[in-house]
Amino acid sequence: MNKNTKTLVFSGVQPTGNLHLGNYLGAMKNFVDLQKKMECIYCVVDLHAITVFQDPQELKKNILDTTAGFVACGLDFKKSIIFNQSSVSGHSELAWILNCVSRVGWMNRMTQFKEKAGKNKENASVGLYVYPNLMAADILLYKATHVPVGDDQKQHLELARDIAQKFNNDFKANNFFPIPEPLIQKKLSRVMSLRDGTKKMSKSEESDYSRIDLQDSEDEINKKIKKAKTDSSPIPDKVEDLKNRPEALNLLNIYSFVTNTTVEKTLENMAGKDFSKFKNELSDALVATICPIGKKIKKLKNDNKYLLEILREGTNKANVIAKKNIGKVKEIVGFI
Ligand code: AQP
Repeated sequence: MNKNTKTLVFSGVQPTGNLHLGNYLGAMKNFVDLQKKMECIYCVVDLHAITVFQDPQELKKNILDTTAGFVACGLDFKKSIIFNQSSVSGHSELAWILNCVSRVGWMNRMTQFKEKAGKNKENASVGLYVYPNLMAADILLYKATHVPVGDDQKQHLELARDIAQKFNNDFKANNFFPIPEPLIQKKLSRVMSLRDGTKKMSKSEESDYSRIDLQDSEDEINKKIKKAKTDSSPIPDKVEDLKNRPEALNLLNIYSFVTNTTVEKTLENMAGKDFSKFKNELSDALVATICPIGKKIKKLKNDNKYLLEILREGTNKANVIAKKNIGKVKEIVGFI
């Protein structure tokens, strides 16, 4: 990064359903920590959400619920800019320009499209295909230097770096876009589904039992952890012995992260136990971490006026930066 570049954090969350443990441990926790150290912009990425059809009434509700989730997890709208993506037109404008910088070959390598489009690729929206270009636009619109994301978004961030580089080279705009750095927390970068340890925990996964939602009650958390898939072997004493046991590894990873310890230390204390005993401790740790956040979300959801005010204030602040930067981009590209 250029020494004179001002550090700025940007990240987003899709309003596609309730925030879950994966969003919290993989992203939100990091967002909150960064807010103490750097200038941050956090966006409810509603333009990304519609790459898969969303019921309009549901979408409205989810935008506000995600905003409530941001605040309940500890984001401070006086410190950080919090807004929804569609209210700042610069995102769409820059996305189009970057669609023309990005290459089809680059898009074809994106694994998330392959996973989300599944077998029915021909029927997926074009928006889902160019989703990573919009993500690059989100970041570059603010000239953000750091992007906290879960490990699942690493490939998209690498693409954003390539696009920034190509734009700077093509238009001989030396260092115009900073090359953004991913900030992926190393301890637990991907929380896996409770039903299948090889798939990530996800909002859009059909089974409710695959994830812990931040709004789950104590009872629901207990039930979901009790039903979480494991295997018949007891807890081993070495991490290497978890290699072919993805579900066991996932639960032990979650427990270690939530209780602020290492998997090695957890194994030291739990080796030889069967999973039913461990699951009780995991449930208790999750209830202590998640339930206070869930209660705050539920309270905030009753105050739409407050949530709308937060978004409006954030939109105004985001627009100031976005307008300046998109104006400069248009000038560089040759628009009059
Ligand atoms: N399972 C996960 N483990 C770690 N991090 C995760 N993130 C999402 N799932 C996990 C991180 O959360 C941030 C916001 O993600 P998003 O909601 O915008 O999109 P996503 O990654 O597509 O999340 P979902 O839950 O899978 O949503 P749907 O089902 O709608 O596609 C990102 O930083 C992401 O890395």
